[in-house]
Formats: sequence, C-alpha cells, structure tokens
Amino acid sequence: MTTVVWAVANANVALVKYWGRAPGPGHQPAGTSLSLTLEGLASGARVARRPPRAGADRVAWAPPGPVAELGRFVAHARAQLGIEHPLDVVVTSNFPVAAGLASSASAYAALTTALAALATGRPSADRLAALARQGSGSACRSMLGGFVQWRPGDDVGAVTQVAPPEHWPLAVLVAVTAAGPKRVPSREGMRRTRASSPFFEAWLAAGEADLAAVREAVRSRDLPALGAVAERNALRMHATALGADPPLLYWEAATVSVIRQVWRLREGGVPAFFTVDAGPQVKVLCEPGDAERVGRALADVPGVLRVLRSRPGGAPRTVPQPPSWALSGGLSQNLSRDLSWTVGEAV
Ligand code: 2P0
Repeated sequence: MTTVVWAVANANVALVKYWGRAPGPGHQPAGTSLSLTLEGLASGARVARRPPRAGADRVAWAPPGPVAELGRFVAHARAQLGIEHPLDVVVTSNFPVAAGLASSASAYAALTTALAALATGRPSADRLAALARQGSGSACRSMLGGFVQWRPGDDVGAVTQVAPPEHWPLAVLVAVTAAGPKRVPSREGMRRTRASSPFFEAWLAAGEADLAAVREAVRSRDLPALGAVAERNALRMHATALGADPPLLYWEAATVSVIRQVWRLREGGVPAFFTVDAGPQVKVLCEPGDAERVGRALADVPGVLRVLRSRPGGAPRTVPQPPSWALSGGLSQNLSRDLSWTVGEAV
C-alpha cells in the first residue's frame, strides 16, 4: 500500500480573469476565465498516511500559511475520495506565496493530485478539477496544462484545455515588485468587489467578448491580438476592484513603472504585453526570441526585485522523488525528522 505521495503542479496566469464568485454554495465563478499554465512556477504537495489511531490530519504550509483552510480542504477531499486514514500533508512552493502569483492555485492542484493517488477508485479529471476548486477557485485551471478555460457549472467539461502547451511556445516573464503577502486576499477582494463596486456587472458583461477574442487569438497564435485583450481584461479587473468600497489597490509604484516599460518596448517595436493579477507582480508575454531583451528591460525598472522566466506548462503529476526546491530552505532537515515540525491540526 502506498504510504507517501509527492505531487507537483504549475501555477497559472489568467488572460481572461476570474474576479467574482457566483452567489450560493459550491465556489462557482460568476464568469468564465481562461488561463495559461506556467511551467516551473510550481508547488509541491507531500501526503503521507498516518496510523489510524493518530486520529486527526496534520497539515502545514512551508513556509507557514493558512492551515485552517488547508485542514478543511483535506477533510473535505478525504470524504470525497474515500481516504479513511488520517494524513500528514505539507505544501510548499518555489515562488513568492500569496503575493499575486497564484500560489494557492498550484498548491491546491498539487495537493488534489497527491490525494487522488490515495483515493479509492480512479476519480475522473472533471471530478478532480471540481475538487481542486474547493481549495482555491483558480486551482481547477492548474489541473490541466497549456491554455485552460473554466466556466461556471459542475457538469463534465466545466474545465477544459483549449490548447496544449506545445501549441504555442510563448515566453512569460514575471517582474516581481514586492515579496510580502498581499494586503487583501483574493477571496475577500472578490467578495468586496461584488458587494460594492458599481462596475461589477459591466465587468462580467465585458468578459464574454474577451473570452471569444482570446480563444481566437490562441487558435491562430496571434500574439498582438492575445496581448491586447489580456491587457484590457486585466486593467478592467483592476478598475472594477478600485471601484469597491473600501477600494482595492493591489499595485505598487513599480507595478505601474513596469506597465509603462512594456508599453515603451512596444513603441520600440517589441511585441510584449502585460497582465496583472490580484497583487503587485506583472506578468509579460512575448516571443521566446525577445525574452532576453524584454527580461533585461524589466529588470532595469526601479523597484523590480527579480524577473522569473516561464513558458506554457504541463499538467500536475505525481513524482517519485520530491523536487530539489521542495527540500531547500530547511524543509529537508525537517523532513528527516518526519515532519515533527508540522504546525497545524485539521479543524
Ligand atoms: C484569476 N485570481 O483568474 C484571478 C485573477 C486573482 C486575480 O483566481 O476565493 O485563489 O479561492 O476562488 O482562485 C485568485 O483567486 O480565489 C484568482 P478563490 P482564488 O487567476
């Protein structure tokens, strides 16, 4: 019987954003979103069986994160997947956590994938996507590689791959402008926006046209078309959030400076396009042949701490050995002590 499973999942960046849950239960989105899975910006999840007499699950983020939510998710997932043993769960990421880089998406996608390996029977991809969404909405998009669409609904095909990663070898650069956690978590930001922004209904209505345009741009591999819609969609999401009461401003000064740098690059003939999620980091899409030049231009912007490079990535997978980054920064010593450092009990 398998007792320890590691799984790895990539983050994703939305080109048409999810910003607003539908009212009612089930963590449904108010609109359809479309994302690109990002190779190498990843989370890892380690799931180990505990002796039945241990009773409770033990869950932890490394570095520490919101364990109560994680514990609730593990309890829910165990019930869904028929896992009777209590579990030891650790989730870690190789990029800034809770800072607008979709770390919760990759974390819950990795965890769902690891838990599925211990499930009774073989849950379908649709069921696993629906489960991942209970941890973090955007996690369901990280359950597939390449370009992924997520529409409201629990039926088969709510989360679908629009194109595989090899369809379009784009470069994605991430200009990191702040390292700490964001001030308002996405969930609260979405709730507040829906409740108080006078722009919310207009935001949802405009999303339909953006979705059609992005699907067509992906199909025809048209970067200027894709980039124009991605920028407009991101700016409209932030405009809608700025309209909330109290307002939500996720940007730092360097966020604006990077946006202007991207526009300068375009004026200079380099096709580069930005998007910004619920945080201060800026993700930039460009051709792989321009990535070096674009990356240097982003690193030159005052306030940019570092620039990460990614490309269209694959689906989550279980791995026989933990990735090396999951064992750095103290986690390796702790693992050798059999996770005795684990900080939370499931609630
Ligand atoms: C997205 N974001 O489409 C949007 C754009 C942030 C900005 O999905 O409350 O962690 O778990 O459903 O998925 C981040 O929010 O929110 C997000 P919940 P989630 O990527």
